[in-house]
Amino acid sequence: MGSKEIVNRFAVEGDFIRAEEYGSGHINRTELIELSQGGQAVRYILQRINTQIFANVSQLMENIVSVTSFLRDKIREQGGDPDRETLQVIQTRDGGSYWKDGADHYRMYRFVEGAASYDAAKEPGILYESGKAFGRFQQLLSDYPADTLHETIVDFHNTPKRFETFCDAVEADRCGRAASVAQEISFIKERKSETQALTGLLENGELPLRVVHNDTKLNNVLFDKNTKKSLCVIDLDTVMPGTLAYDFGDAIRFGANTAAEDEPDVSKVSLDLELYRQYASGYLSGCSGSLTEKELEMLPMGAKLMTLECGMRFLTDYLSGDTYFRIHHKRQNLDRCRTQLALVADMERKWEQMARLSASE
Ligand code: ADP
Ligand code: GN1
Ligand code: MG
Repeated sequence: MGSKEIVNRFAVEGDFIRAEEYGSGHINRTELIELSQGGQAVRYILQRINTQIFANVSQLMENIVSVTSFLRDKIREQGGDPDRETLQVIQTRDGGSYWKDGADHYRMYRFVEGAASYDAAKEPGILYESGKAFGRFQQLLSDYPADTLHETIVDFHNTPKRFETFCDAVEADRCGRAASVAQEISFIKERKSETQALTGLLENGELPLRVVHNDTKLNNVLFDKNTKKSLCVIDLDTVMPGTLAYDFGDAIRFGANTAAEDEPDVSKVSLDLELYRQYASGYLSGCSGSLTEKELEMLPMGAKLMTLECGMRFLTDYLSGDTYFRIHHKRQNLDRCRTQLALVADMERKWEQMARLSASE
């Protein structure tokens, strides 16, 4: 079925003009759809959901519908504009939240106009603003009934489990690539004892379990093109209970890296402490003072562990034949892994400065 026929299954009016691939996400296939409504062009996002990763689409969409309608009410109460400040799921003609065409599952969102997402913090204030958006997101969901959320990916940020899966992939060595990445494997294995630093504190109750986003890459925030202020948090597939150190950490690993996530030249990789400071400041202001002392203390560990975990995940995928993250060339997952490990090493060098910069609200 082509994009035109799929769009037809959704409750939108107008004549199909065009569909084009859009964005730089690693998981879903995203298209920008343009329709003509009474001569006026109107845009939507159409996504084919990756069902290798999200096996239960009905539960996934139930989470997203419920979280976005909760957010809409909150945003409206606070005098904001829910149409621009949260995603809006478009229903199918028969009232569902997604359309199934054989094995393929599709959803549509209203396109947020006048907005942009960034793959790098090239303009001043961008990281501060993205921190503010994720902090606010966290704050708006602080009284969301967490026990009603489905676990869309089990053990998503369970770093010790990710470590076990990584060791299994090294052992299996399905593509015969392990020998060529012995250095990367040792780097990760040397840090085994640290993998439980956050899950241990969650288990013993020292860190509170909260509803968090879990995938806080810079390109999962939309910014107003004119004001450059953050507008809307997107990519809600992994909203689940966890610690806010995950959200803080994942954003730092992506946004405060001086190089792109897949930069082949690792000498370009480092942690930009000024961007770290900006993100921390935006995040803490967005959360509006609701962090416990332990949460504040564990922010740098969130940054380090999310980076190490992501490095492990990229290497696991490289060793297993690149079945999880979308790649555009053969060594891309290895390049991605190497940037993450180089960033972990740099964080270890800058540990005390990181701790100082995120220590107070
Ligand atoms: P993935 O899970 O593959 O990362 P995303 O949901 O993050 O997919 O979407 C990919 C990109 O599409 C985003 O980075 C953003 O640029 C764009 N995008 C997604 N939803 C919208 C929307 N409702 N309005 C405008 N742009 C969007
Ligand atoms: C994926 O969907 P996207 O591209 O925003 C991944 C994240 C990784 C990230 C690495 C569901 O995020 O966990 O941190 O790639 N999402 C999922 O860039 O696995
Ligand atoms: Mg995304």
